[in-house]
This record gives sequence, structure tokens and C-alpha cells, in this order.
Amino acid sequence: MYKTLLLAGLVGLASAKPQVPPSPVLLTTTKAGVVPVAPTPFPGVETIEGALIDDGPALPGFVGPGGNATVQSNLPAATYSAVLPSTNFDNLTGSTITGTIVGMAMQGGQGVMFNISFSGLPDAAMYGPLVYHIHEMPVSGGNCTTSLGHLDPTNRGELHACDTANPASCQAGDLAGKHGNITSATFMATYTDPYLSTNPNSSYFFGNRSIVIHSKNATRLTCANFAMGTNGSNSSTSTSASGSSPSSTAGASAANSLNCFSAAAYAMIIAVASVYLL
Ligand SMILES: [Cu+2]
Repeated sequence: MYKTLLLAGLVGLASAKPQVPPSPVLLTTTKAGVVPVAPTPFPGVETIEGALIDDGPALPGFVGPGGNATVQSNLPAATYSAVLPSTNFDNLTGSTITGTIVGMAMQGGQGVMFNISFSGLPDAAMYGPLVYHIHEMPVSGGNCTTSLGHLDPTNRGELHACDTANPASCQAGDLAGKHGNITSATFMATYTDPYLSTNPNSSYFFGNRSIVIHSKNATRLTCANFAMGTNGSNSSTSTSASGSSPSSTAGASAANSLNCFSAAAYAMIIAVASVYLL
């Protein structure tokens, strides 16, 4: 009896070992925002990550096959926010980016007002200017590459830089292209983007998607999912970005490891208690 209980406890402890962070997934070039090989102006890029928009010059008059983006109006009142995890997906730069992005719309309003506060951004002269986008899919398992390409309902693609003179021609998810890149260690911005929506029935809806911050060469440094409310989704294991090396423990992995440890500890407590009670 005691041996059985002790064995149960040891099995539980064995499952408490830290999980290995996920590897980047191989993206399909049929998805918007994905290029098979990115340029490598500095070492360390993971070239399968894709989602790189040509950084210029813009081609005036260029629009995607879906035409210009549609202004989103008569929106439902809602707030969606994303909180960056405490551990970045890719520690290429050695700098941990943290912060939040909050998007909200007023009842019956037009467009989404964003409030952004990022800090810990790496040296822009070496890794920047950094860009950030709303990506098509939510992050799964702490892996930023699972967010695939950019939110691009007009199927504009990445061949030409966003033309700020005509933001309707840009990818809806290209926030950096439309509103400016990240060029400093601390980045704060507030703006209203008329081409995003809080209506879940709109193809411009961003509330179930993700935010990704890239270095200049497309490496996905960190990411987080949007979730309804002002607290973001960082508490969910499906949204925390994870490190790309075993030494960079993922938020998700840490949470899972904690759960495993809790289960192991629980099993041990039961085993020990049983010894005394029986
Ligand atoms: Cu991106």
C-alpha cells in the first residue's frame, strides 16, 4: 500500500520537469504575410518566420486585389487588449519587451482607438526599426509563428510598403506601416485606426487575433493574444510567448510546469498523509 502511494508520488514528480519550448512552425507561403526566406542583415534570424513587408519605397496607387480597406463604422462598444508575456519568444536581441496594446470602440463609433505602451525594446540602430502588426491567427502554445501572417482582408500582400498617404491601401493589420514604426526603447502611441473593427462578424475584427513585434528582418520577438477587457490575455496558457531556446522558459511552459509541479506535490501530500492516516 505504502509502496503504491509512494510510486504515485514519484510519478507525479517525474512529470514536473520543465517543458521544452515549442519550435517555430514552418509557415505556408499561401498565407498572407508570409515570405519563405527573409534577408539577414544581422545574424540570428529565423528565416522561416516570414511576415515581412517591403520597407519601401511605397508604390503610390498600389492596392491589393481586394481593393482599399473599408472604414469600419457603427461598431459595438468593446475593449480588447493584449499583454506581452514576461519572457519573449525569441531572445535574439537580449532585450525583453513588455507592455500592452489596448483597442477600444465606442458604441456606434467608427474605427478603433489604440493605446500602446511597450518598453524594453532593443537598440533600433541594430535591430530596428521594429515593426508590429495584428496577425491573422491567435498565438497557440506560446509560439509566435502560429499567428501566421498579417490580418489582411483585402489580400494586399507584402510586395510594397504601406503608403501612408493612402492607409486604406495598406494591410489592415499593418499598424506599424499605417501609424509608424518603433524607434525607441520605450514606445507609447495613441491613435484611431478606421480600418479595424470590434464587430466579430467583420473580416476586420481584431479581438480574437494577436499582436506580434518583429525585428527589422522579420524575426518574431514577442507576441500576445487579444482578449476582451483591459487585462489582456496573458494569463491564458495559449497566449504567452515562449523562448526559442531551452534556457528561455516560456510563460506557457512555466504555467504548465507549475501545473505539473502542483499535481506532483498534491500526489506527494496525499501519499504522505495516507501513510500517517492508515
Ligand atoms: Cu507581423
